[in-house]
Amino acid sequence: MNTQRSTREYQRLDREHFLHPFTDFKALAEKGTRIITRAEGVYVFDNEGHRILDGMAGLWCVNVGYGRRELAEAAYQQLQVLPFYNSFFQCTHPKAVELATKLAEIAPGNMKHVFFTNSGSEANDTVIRTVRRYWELLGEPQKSVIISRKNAYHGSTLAGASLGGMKWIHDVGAQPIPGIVHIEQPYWFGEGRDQDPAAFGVAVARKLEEQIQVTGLDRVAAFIAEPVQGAGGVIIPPESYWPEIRRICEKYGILLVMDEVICGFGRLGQWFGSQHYNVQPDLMPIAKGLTSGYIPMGGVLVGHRVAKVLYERGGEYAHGFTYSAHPVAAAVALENIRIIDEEKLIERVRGEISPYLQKRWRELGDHPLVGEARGIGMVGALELVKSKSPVTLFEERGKAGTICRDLSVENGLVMRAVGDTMIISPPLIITKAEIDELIEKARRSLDQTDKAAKGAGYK
Ligand code: PXG
Repeated sequence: MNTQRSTREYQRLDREHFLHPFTDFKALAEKGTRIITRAEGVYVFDNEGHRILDGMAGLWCVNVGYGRRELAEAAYQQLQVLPFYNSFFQCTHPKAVELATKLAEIAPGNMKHVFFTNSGSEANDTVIRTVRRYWELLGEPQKSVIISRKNAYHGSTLAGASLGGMKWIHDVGAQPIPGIVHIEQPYWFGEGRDQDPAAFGVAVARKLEEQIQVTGLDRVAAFIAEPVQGAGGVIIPPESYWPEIRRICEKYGILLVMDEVICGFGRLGQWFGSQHYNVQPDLMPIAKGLTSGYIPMGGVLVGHRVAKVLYERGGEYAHGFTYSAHPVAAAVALENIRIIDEEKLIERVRGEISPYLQKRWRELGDHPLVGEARGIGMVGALELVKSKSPVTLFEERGKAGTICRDLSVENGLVMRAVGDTMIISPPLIITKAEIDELIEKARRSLDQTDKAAKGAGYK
């Protein structure tokens, strides 16, 4: 095994020195971390040599799968030619120009410009500043309020977390920052299952119109939403939702921001999730699948309406990061997009692999623990319930989900739990045989969770 230290030794050093993201340090110190040492295709391997099917593509990002030598080569080549130069003082470099040009080619409609960042969170900070800059340049600085949604995830910087709608995240470090309000999410199973889905979708979209009226159109700058909520639990809006949102944004002339950090780069069977829903946003934050997670990079795609104002009005836009458009990240992103293009991964997702994944995933809906099995493109969710008919949720939320997640990893499958919602988002290159393996392991984990829940007396 190609490792330097024993698992125990890594765990001890990890506990002593490494503060992990989104982690209860005390609980983790007691349990110990899992050490992932290498990966290939759709599998990751831990320090003990266990082979685990990565149903989450890292963290919704390794779209082209692990072990791509071309991406390593692209980084290596660029590191030798130009490892770094900034793009601040009227400078640029070839890979950044090539990447911006490529993104303009694949982006929908009139999105011909991009501002580069290093992550999705920085992309969403950039969204706030760009939206406000736009209205300031138009002489309407009071139009600064951004409407977002409850249970949205837009990152973990102060601005990203503020745009997000998760109270437990707001509680760490006093957000949201001023000028952000949150409306209801289109979560039919959780919040609308007593209603017809189409009617529910329209009703929830109309919350945007109500909020515009409450805040006052003279103050509202933009609306931001993920095409499909990811971290919130793979919440897929009813088909009626996005057309109504589009209508409202057009009627009131507010900017529409679609956060493509998860949905972009093939996840929903199109380059971007907005294309699946046939909605043209003004701004699109991107990250994750842009480089398939091989190296950090994010950005904001900017449509004509905003770009025109930024260019025509002039004045310095005082915003940017040392590593904006990092040459090595740009080289990897370009190569990643080339792979997606040449291997026709998006066509493969749409025509073959997503239909198969969704068919097999929905079969899990017959399990006694599953209240709903839903999915779209290459994401899926299972709602774990105490009883199926009538649907009754567990009193103590999140416990069944945690058990199922842990069992799943023991069974050799990474599945994430958001409360009692189990979610997957595998690499786009997953094969049908690997999907069969994923489903078999998921079903086994559900069986064991059901048994454990009954044994512990809460089912
Ligand atoms: N927008 C969306 C829609 C995201 O999903 C971000 C922005 C922030 O990106 P960065 O690169 O700053 O992390 C994300 C990130 C989870 C999980 O547990 C999801 C994300 C990040 C960490 C954990 O599902 N999404």
